[in-house]
Amino acid sequence: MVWQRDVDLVIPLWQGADDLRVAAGAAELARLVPTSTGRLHVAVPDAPRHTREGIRNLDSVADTLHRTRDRLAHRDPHRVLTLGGDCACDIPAVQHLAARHPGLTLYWVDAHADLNTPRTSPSGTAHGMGLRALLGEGHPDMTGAPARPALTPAQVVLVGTRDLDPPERDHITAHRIAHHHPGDLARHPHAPTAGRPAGSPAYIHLDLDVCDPADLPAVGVPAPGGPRPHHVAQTLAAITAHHDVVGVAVCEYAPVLEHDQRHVTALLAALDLTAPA
Ligand SMILES: [Mn+2]
Repeated sequence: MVWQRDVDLVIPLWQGADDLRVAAGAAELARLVPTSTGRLHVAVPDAPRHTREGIRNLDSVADTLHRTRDRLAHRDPHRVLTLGGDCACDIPAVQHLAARHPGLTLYWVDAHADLNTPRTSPSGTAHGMGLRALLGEGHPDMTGAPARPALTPAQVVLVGTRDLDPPERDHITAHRIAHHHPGDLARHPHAPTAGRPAGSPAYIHLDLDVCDPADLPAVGVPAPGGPRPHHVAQTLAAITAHHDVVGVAVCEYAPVLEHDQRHVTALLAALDLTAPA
């Protein structure tokens, strides 16, 4: 059964990665995923590239997030699909849905934890700060003002995460954020849902770079040592079967790079975004 949602947001945000290639990912995902009830294309500004207050292209990122928040407040959807774009593009959707669904679990399925702040980030890219912004810390243009945590660390589950900066590692340990390493997924695809009530609301943030780049190199920031795509798909299917999924985002796809697209379509199928073949 195809997952029913109230709106599909197509957000070709690339400035958060400072990588134009992931803008094309939004268009390609929109082509691969049939729409369910309606599709809203969020325009991304064509502002000059520059760094402000430690974040690259902050003006473009802030403007896109602001307009996406506006659209979500106006429509007030119960369930949202976001097709990105870089990993910062679904901050508004998570914030909206976490407020609407108390007790939401956020599965961050990503090679990266995106737990940096402008002070800790080696790259200064906004897409490495998204999860931290959702936890209420970082630049006010990313958290939204006033800065309020959308979720607590106990609501977050990192899946397949491996490419961590030392301050991110410290943050995960200090806040006891659940963390499932790539090797765990092959053996225990159901492990990430352990302890989460069956039928409770969940949001799945899928950065395609969670997959090993040997299988799926068409991403902005490839990180070796990842799980095989079919192990990721098994985990996504386990999360989807266990929870009431209220939000999904697919991010960081760079389709211009040579790759086997069947890996992408298998992941979309595991999320019930396409009809079974
Ligand atoms: Mn990533």
